[in-house]
Amino acid sequence: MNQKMLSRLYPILPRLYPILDASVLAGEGVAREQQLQRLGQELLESGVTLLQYRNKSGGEAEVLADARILRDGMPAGKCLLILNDYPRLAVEAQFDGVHLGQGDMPASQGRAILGNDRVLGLSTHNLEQLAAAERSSANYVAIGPVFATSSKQNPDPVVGLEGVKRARMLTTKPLVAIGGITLETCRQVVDAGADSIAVISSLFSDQGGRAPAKVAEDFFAKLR
Ligand code: 3NM
Repeated sequence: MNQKMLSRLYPILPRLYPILDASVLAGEGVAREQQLQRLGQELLESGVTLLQYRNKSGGEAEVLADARILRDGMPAGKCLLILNDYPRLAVEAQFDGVHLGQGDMPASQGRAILGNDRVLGLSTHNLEQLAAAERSSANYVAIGPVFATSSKQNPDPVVGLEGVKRARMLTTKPLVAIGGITLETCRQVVDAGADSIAVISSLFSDQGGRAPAKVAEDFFAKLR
């Protein structure tokens, strides 16, 4: 079976998986709240139905406060909200799920906190990790970095389009591709077998002054 046929079998995730990294938030207090509300609203209007909130530098209180603001503006049923790293906070903020990395708690522990009604996603960076994720209770797996990225500290070696193809052959779970993906390359990544494209910088920072929601619309047009 070819890559495209395989990925059509597992089309559970939307094509675009924006990751809102807290480092793109400029202000504090009310200004931060307003920026989060505006971003959430605009992304919803552009057709985004899956969003991850990622905060690698703030404390738990900040993560929870930001998550609650996002949830208020993006009600369940309109957008799946996934929190990076913090299963307990995801439950507290009524997020729809959590994304865990290889350095975080094991998937089984995350699942125990989340229960069966929330989504669990796992990062993988090579085929061994992917095979382990396949046996776990994860609802989707991510493979990356596909291309070089500056959004992650100490990224793993680039897996390239070839890595996405191999991942597609190995997993029956919905497959997210991440790392350095742009408007120019996203189509190739989907054609290599990814169900969904996760992006930080090409949506939220490298867009030449364009609003993230406008760039999201361009992604949707490329990924139709
Ligand atoms: N995880 P950008 S790469 C958060 O390889 C993250 O698992 C990766 O950001 C992985 O779209 C990455 O700006 C950074 O490259 C993605």
